[in-house]
Amino acid sequence: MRDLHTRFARTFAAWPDKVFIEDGARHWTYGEIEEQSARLATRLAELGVAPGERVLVQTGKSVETLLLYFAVVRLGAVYLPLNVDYTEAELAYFVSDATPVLAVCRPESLDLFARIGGEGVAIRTLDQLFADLPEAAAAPVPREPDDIAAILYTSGTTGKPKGAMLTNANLVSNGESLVDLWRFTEDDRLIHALPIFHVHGLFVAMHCVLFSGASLVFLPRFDAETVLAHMPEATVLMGVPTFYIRLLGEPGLTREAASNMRLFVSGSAPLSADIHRAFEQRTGHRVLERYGMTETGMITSNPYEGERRAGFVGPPLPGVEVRIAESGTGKVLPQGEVGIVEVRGPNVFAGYWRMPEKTASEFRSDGYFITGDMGFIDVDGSIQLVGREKDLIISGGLNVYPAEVEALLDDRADVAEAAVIGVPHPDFGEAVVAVVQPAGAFDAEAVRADLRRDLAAFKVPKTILTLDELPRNTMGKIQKKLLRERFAGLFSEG
Ligand code: MLC
Ligand code: AMP
Repeated sequence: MRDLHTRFARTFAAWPDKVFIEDGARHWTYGEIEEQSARLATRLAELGVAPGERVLVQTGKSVETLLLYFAVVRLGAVYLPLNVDYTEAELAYFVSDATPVLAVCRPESLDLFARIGGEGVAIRTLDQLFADLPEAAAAPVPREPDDIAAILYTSGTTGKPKGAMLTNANLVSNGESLVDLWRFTEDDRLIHALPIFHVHGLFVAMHCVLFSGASLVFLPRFDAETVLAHMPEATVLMGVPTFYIRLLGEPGLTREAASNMRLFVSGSAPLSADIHRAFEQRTGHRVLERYGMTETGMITSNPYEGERRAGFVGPPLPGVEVRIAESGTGKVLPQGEVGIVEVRGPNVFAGYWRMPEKTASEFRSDGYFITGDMGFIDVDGSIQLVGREKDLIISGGLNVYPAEVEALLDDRADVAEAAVIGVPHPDFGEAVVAVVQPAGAFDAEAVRADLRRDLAAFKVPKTILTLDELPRNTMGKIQKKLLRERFAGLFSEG
């Protein structure tokens, strides 16, 4: 097993003059990427970045941010990327929990980070880090397979967000599996329109390219028209279902427009069979759906060759074991029965940062991780996901835990009680909706504006509905299922 830096270095050495990335304005070869990141690593080391230390990063999508990732990996430190949309309240928790040695932020957030940074945290912008870069390249620090390379925070149904610790072995093994499975070569060019603070955009997309010597069209964000315009010079697109929904809205999406493309991958949220079929009709391509999680990287994938089944996420990746178990008891269920997906393998994370009890409660004694997703295994070994046991909404590929939004609403004087639910949405798949039992005068738009101060925009309910009485069962518990049924048509077209 090579550590992550050594895996990157193999590509840097094999293709020094090959273009790795284009962002519209200019391009960078693999050689330039290696040289710049090695010099940046020298700067980071001067700031105290050392093996095992956390580097917290809340910067925009740029080549400089990528160089920062490579530099942190080179030093054997721990890369901790955060959504740029997070608010001060959200960030304060991440900083205090992760105790980074360095926080890298956008210029407009310098004051905010100074307030929340605490002692001993160096705070820098990318411009500051790159100013007069030292000439000397920092020596790479070798890492063991189980050493942590990155921490990615994920929320939960209760309590505070948890930092999933991903090891060098997790990231290298998963990346190598995907390169093989999806047939990546140095001739590929991937359209990168995902954010780079999640597993999907940072590890799945980036590592497939980096491990195979391929290249990237690096777009700041997803815009259907722009992505379509790049298809004639690209070969692969990876995205969440919303990408495919929006591409279908482009009249220019035709067989011809997609004729140079060899692969469209979807994940992070369910791709409906209708979208799968519509995309095939328009382009002749069957989208390859795969399933993963922050804690596990990629778990299953439809085959590259062979049938890509609409509505199925495929069999487990080589070396990854999946079983279906009864909720609670953990009893393993036979093929065909619906239960909780459990997973074991080299892809499964090392645990939650500084939360040994929480970690223990999400693993079985034989090492299987309990995903909280519900599904079954079909006769051909392919898995279908049918829902989630965890109270989680996935909106445009981003996870929102209702408990976090409900807590803020329940704290308000104008709210007696709130229930936050996911409602089918034509663009985001699911949209966050709050159903509130008001206590006195209630102004939904004012409440949304207040929530926006504490929550990233994607978590803020698209609509807040009011009811005189929330439906409850005999135990007094709010029946979210009834609310979901009642409001299922809220965003239907027509
Ligand atoms: C943005 N908004 C969202 C949203 N994204 N609201 C709900 N859900 C989302 N996903 C907010 C905006 O802030 C804005 O709020 C309003 O909604 C309209 O935004 P938009 O212009 O439509 O958003 P856009 O910038 O086009 O982004 C939509 C998107 C983006 C789908 C392209 O969210 C995206 O790139 N999602 C991918 C996320 C991802 O990478 N997930 C992978 C997680 S890893 P306002 O208030 O300003 O109007 C993982 C593991 C695995 O899950 O298996 O991969
Ligand atoms: P995250 O915690 O952001 O990594 O999100 C992981 C969750 O996304 C999984 O537990 C699933 O619920 C969901 N997910 C990922 N890929 C798929 C998919 N192809 N189909 C359905 N759900 C998915």
